[in-house]
Amino acid sequence: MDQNQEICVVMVPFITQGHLNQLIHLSRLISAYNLPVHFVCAPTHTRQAKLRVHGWDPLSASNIHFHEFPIPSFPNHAPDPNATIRFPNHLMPSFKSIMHLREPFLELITNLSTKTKRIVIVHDYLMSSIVQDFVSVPNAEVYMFQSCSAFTAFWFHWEETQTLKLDDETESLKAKVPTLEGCFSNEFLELLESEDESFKRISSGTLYDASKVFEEKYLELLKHDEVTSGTTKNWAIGPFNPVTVSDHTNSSIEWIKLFKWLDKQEPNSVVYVSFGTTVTFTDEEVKEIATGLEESGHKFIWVVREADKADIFDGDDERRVELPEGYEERVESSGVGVVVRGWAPQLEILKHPSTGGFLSHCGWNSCMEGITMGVPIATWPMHSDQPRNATLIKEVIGTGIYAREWGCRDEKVAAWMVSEAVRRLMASEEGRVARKNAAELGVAVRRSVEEGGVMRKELDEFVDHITRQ
Ligand SMILES: *[C@@H]1O[C@H](CO)[C@@H](O)[C@H](O)[C@H]1NC(C)=O
Ligand SMILES: *[C@@H]1O[C@H](CO)[C@@H](O)[C@H](O)[C@H]1NC(C)=O
Ligand SMILES: *[C@@H]1O[C@H](CO)[C@@H](O)[C@H](O)[C@H]1NC(C)=O
Ligand SMILES: CC(=O)N[C@H]1CO[C@H](CO)[C@@H](O)[C@@H]1O
Repeated sequence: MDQNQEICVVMVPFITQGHLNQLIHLSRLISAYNLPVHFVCAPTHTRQAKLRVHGWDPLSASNIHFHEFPIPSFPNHAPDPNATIRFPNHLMPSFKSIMHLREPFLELITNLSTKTKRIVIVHDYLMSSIVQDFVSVPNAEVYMFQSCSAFTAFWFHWEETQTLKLDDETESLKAKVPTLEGCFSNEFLELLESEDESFKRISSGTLYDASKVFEEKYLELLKHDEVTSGTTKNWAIGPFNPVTVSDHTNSSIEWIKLFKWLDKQEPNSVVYVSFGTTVTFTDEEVKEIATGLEESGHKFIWVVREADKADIFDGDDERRVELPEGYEERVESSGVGVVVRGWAPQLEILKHPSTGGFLSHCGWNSCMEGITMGVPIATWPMHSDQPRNATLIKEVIGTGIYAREWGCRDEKVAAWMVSEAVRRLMASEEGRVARKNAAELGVAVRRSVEEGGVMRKELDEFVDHITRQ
């Protein structure tokens, strides 16, 4: 293992929860090969990543070094529940502020370069411009991390170039892939475009939080030069999330109560409802969802929380999401459901045998966690890559149903839509088939991370590649 001391990995995550979570998990996977990992981030987002990660303790990983570089302060806007699209545009000022990590990043790798044979930089796609100065450090090389599914990434690339001829199956799927309309704010698209320019010139390969178990076809398509314009090496090393989690890692009273309740429920009888960290609803929409869940006739765990602000620790003025009068007490005392406010132990809930469905916004972390734990998903995408993920879940791998189609995104949120989606997921033939597919795929994905599995092989290969003589 001596040679490994000569190689170090520098991880440069983007700062929204979904992205932070992926690269902190990847740090764990890579540091397990006895390679030192340097995690580069602003102080508040490092704190967030450590606090919210599930299934392991980042403080116990002695060869992950957290470098917290200050960034200029930014207005910490509250999310806007009334916005016309659901993209979290209130975070834009923080996205601009982290561009100042470029200088300390260069200083860090310059320092490291005198002590190491090779510096391997793994950066989020959205941080391409931060790492671009690596070219001035002769023993550094960069790998881009693509945070979305291979399926979604493929369609993003394909639309740009459209030169690759598709086979019949993929061609017929094309009509089912939603357009990007309504997915991003214009301001964010500008940022995407400028990052796009930087990465094309510099990457020696791409890493995906994707699995060959179900996305091999798209990973192969992504190796075509016509699609990615020159970045033809890729490694699919998902799922990044641990596939086994120990029970009840948090002894807070709230969580103990939650699992006590869950332990008492029938197998596959509870629907877990969560819309991630970037979605905010109006008071009226929250009321409709509340009524819909209650009327569905199925048991539920519902995570009720406001979308993250850019600095989650500056939360004094946070809007409290209001539920109808007496709702929480009523559903809890009748045993119909549990409302979780704040951070939920999502992996543990999904793993629990009583959980039989997941009503989700389809962020890629949530999709991967649902797939890993073998839980069928009712898809209600909100923005960004989520609509395409929904297509992947429903049309390609068959482990879900559409709760709300992307084409209907501008319709009013109504209670009937929620209750109907829950019923279809939990108690229809369509839901039953999705549940069966999800259970089978979950077994395959969990196996893939074991010795000899496809994920483990890919990860071994990547590590062999970066530690080559
Ligand atoms: C959203 O709209 C509602 C109703 O028009 C209004 O009461 C509320 O203040 C608005 N919220 C924000 C954050 O603008
Ligand atoms: C680089 O090394 C210098 C000298 O040891 C040190 O003062 C500085 O803090 C280091 N910078 C970074 C970003 O690690
Ligand atoms: C445990 O859960 C509580 C309630 O959600 C939370 O406030 C706390 O930070 C968690 N502690 C740890 C160590 O994760
Ligand atoms: C839930 C959802 O948004 N599904 C979308 C997935 O893709 C299909 C095919 O394009 C669309 O019809 C759906 O709107």
